[in-house]
Amino acid sequence: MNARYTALLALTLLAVAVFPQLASAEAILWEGNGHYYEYLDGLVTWEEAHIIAENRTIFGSPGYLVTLTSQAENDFVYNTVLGGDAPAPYGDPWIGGYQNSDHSEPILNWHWVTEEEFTWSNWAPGEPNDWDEIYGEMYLQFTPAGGGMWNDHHSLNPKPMIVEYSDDVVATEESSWGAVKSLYR
Ligand SMILES: [Ca+2]
Ligand SMILES: [Ca+2]
Repeated sequence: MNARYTALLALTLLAVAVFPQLASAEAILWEGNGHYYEYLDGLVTWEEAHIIAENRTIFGSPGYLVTLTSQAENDFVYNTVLGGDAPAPYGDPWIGGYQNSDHSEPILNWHWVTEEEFTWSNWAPGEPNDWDEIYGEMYLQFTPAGGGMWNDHHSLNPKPMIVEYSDDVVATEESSWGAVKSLYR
């Protein structure tokens, strides 16, 4: 095996390790906004999920980690994309909310990866709570078993993810990997 081939093989293995292959369910259209939604089963960090989502397309529309900006959208994802309160086999999936570098209070400075307004929220009772005192909890997780409410969590426990696809809302430059990449986990 020559050195060039060895290097190529190593890079390929690295790419597979960095971007795990996730099992895709069917992407489903929500007629409320014309966007598609897709649950991806597997285990990735929030940062990996963010990159994976932004590198996917469906029917030419770009993807991003799902943004849930209304009760109706949250209900659609809970009832139709995830099938209600069935336990998620790989745990509670990542959604596209994150806290920026000013995260001194659990409730402050939450953003969507699209920079849509973070005005509506669906926190589970007692959340957000920065429960993990070492790493903090700066990423959003959807809890099917909790009725589709939200938890703030750190990114060290890999989770499945939900992607949203649309032509009219896309992840902005501001929220690209370089801006979000973890100052914390
Ligand atoms: Ca959305
Ligand atoms: Ca929490």
